Amino acid sequence: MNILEKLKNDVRLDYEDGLKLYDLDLFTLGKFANQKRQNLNDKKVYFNVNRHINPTNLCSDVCLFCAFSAHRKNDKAYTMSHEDIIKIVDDTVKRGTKEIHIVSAHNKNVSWQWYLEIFKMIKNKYPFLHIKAMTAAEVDFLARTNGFTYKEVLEKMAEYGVNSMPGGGAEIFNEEVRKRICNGKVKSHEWLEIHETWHSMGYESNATMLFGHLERRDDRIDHILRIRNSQDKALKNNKGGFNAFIPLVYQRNNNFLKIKKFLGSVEILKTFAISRLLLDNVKHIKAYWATSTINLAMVAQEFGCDDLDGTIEKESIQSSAGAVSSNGLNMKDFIDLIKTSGLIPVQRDSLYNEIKVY
Ligand code: V47
Repeated sequence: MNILEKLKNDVRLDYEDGLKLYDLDLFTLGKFANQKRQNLNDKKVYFNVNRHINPTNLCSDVCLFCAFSAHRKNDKAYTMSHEDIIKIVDDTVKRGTKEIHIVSAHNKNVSWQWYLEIFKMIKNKYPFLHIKAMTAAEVDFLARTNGFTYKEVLEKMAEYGVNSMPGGGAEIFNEEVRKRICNGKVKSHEWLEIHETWHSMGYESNATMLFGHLERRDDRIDHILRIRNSQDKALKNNKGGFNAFIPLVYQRNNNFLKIKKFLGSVEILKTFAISRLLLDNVKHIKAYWATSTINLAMVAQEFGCDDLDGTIEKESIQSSAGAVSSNGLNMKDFIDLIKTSGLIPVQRDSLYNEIKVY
C-alpha cells in the first residue's frame, strides 16, 4: 500500500511512512490530519483557565536552548518563597483558575522538601485546584541529588498533591542531538521510564517535543514514535497515559544554540499534522500558542491540533527566549478567536473533562 492508500484506509503508520508524510504537500497532509482530528474531537478546540508558575530559575543543568535559567545571558536569578507562591495562587483563583502549572529549574540550593511543600501548601488551601507539576527532568534531578528512585520521587509527588505531570524535558529523544543540546539532563530512556512509572501508578501526563533547532525530520518521527510506543504500554495496562502531545517550536533569543536556519510556518504545520497522523493513540495534539504564536496555533486547529493550552497568565520559559507569551491571553480572546474560525470553543479541565461548551 502506498502512503496515500494507508492514509485513506487509516492504517497505522511506521517510521518509513512518517518520513514519506513530509514529502506530501501541506494541503494533502492537512486534509488527512484534519479528518483524523475531527474523528477524535469533532470541531472542538479545547483550552483551560490556568496559571503557570516557575518558582526558581537557578539551574544546575545547562541546556543550550534555554533562555529561562539564570546564566551569563540572564543574570536575574530568583527563587520564590512559598509565601510569594501562595500569594500568586490566592490572586489567580479569584479569576476562576482551575489549574496551576508548575515547572522549575534544577536548583541545588533548595531541598526536595522545598519543591514538594509548594504542592501541599496549594492543595491544603485550594483542594479543588488541579496541580500539573514536575517535568521528568525535575523528577530525575530530585532523584539524583537525593538518592531516591524515580518511583520514590513520584510517590512523594502524589502524596504532596501533584495530580498530573507536564510534558517538559523530552526535548528530542535522538541521543546524538540530545547530547549536543542538553547533555547531562535526564536521558531519553529515563524520561520515558519516569512517565511510564507515573502511568503505572494510574496517573496521566503530557509529552512534548522541542523542534526547529539541530534536529532533522527523521529525529522528529523517531521521537513521536517513541511516545506512541510508550502510550501503547499504558493502554495495554489500562492505567494512566499521555493526554496530549505538544510539539514546541524552538524560540531563538537569548540562548546558546547557534541556529542559523529557522522553520517556516509550512514546516511547523506539517509537523503538527504528522504528529496527529502518527499518534493514533494520543487523543489530543496541543498547539501551544506560546511557541507557535496564537495566529499559527489557530491555523493549526485545521491541521490536526485540537487544543491551545490555556490562558497561562504569566509565562517565563518561552518568553525569555523571545515568545510573546509573558502576559498570557484572556478567556474572552480565546473564545472569540475560536468562534470566528468556525470551530467550537470548549473550556476543559486538566484531564480534558468538558467544563463549558461555548
Ligand atoms: O522542556 C525551553 C521548552 C519546556 C525553549 O504539559 C523551550 O501541558 C521553545 O513543560 N524555545 C518546558 N521551548 C515547558 C513545558 C510545557 C509547556 C506547555 C505545556 C506543557 C504541558 C508543558 O520548555 C522544556 C523545553 O522544551 N523550552 N527553552 C525555547 N528556547
